[in-house]
Amino acid sequence: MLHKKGQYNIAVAGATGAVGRKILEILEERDFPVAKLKALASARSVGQSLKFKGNPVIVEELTEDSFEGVDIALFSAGAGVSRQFAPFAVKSNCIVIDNSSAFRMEPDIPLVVPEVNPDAVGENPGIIANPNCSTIQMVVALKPIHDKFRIKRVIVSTYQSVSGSGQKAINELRNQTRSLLDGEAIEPNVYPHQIAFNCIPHIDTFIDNGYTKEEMKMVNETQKILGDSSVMVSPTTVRVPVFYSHSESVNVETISPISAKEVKELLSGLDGLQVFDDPASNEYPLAIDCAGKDEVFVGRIRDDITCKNAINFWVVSDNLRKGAALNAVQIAEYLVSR
Ligand code: NAP
Ligand code: 3JN
Repeated sequence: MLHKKGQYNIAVAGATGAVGRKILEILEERDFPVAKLKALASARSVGQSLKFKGNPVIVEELTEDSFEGVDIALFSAGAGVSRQFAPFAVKSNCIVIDNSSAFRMEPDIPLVVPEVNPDAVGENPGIIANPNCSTIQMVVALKPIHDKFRIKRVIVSTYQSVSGSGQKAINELRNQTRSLLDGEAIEPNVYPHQIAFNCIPHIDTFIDNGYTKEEMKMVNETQKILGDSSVMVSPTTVRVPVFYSHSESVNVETISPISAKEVKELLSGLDGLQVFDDPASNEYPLAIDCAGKDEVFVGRIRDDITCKNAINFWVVSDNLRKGAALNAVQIAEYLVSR
């Protein structure tokens, strides 16, 4: 239970990572009421200096005792670290907002996108899970469609940027591109194949059904967030040589008759979502334009010419912002505002 205060003690676990740094940036940008900020990472980063509101914040090692006096801890240090340390944070009466997959599918743990299911937070949360980035941007667009037309089936292909794999992958794309343009040989490291000038239909590990874990996250998390296990989701997740923002091509089949015109109207003017759809002027969401923005952008809304009750759209969002750090900070804002 979060006690109402003017300002809150905040810890960021994984503060030196791509998502952690973005969390610090967004807490500052949105003027979150921070009393004290603790930046936590592995022993490797102890003593490193980060910046918050113009002041240095010295990185401390994440330990079982890190959460004494902390009100809210935002975790982005991977699922293993969350499993190991989040229970200690909860024991210290700290609310955990976890960016990893560690707790997302646990029945008693809320999985929250504030525009979609804020009430799922419940009265007395210990841990609140932040969904996977590919799920978040898709469900922001799907929720109003499901409410009005009841979704039967979703077929989605993702075009995911390398920043989804952290800072090392950003460096790998940059270095490979440079080397290949200079005619030099490259050695894949983060990914199993060359990522520059390529598309890799493989994100996270493969499981027995032939899908990847990233794909199954989209299936299971979408059903949990929409609160409807009858919604069928068929995903293919692909890594593309883009630095920031994930793009997705989505086909939605509904139970009630649906049209592109109705969907354009329905999605226009909603919180956190922007329809950007004027093909005649070459206007549709682009990864490079959505990077650094907060909204989920939807375009190319059109009727499916092969199926009666179905439409297609293209959805793009900054994966480090709405897909991770921003969604987590919005959950924290929801906690302190209610
Ligand atoms: P990253 O750039 O590689 O950063 C990893 C962070 O975790 C660093 O701060 C690292 O600290 C810290 N860390 C690693 N092992 C640790 C340990 N044993 N104890 C304490 N801190 C440790 O990765 P990222 O892209 O920021 O992603 C981090 C995690 O966030 C992912 O593993 C994933 O669970 C989650 N994530 C979620 C989404 C989403 O879709 N919602 C998207 C991206 C990432 P050092 O610098 O000291 O090594
Ligand atoms: O690959 C992407 O674009 C998103 C990556 C998310 C991710 C990366 C490493 C570990 C996750 C996640 O959020 O599901 C995890 C994890 O926590 O399992």
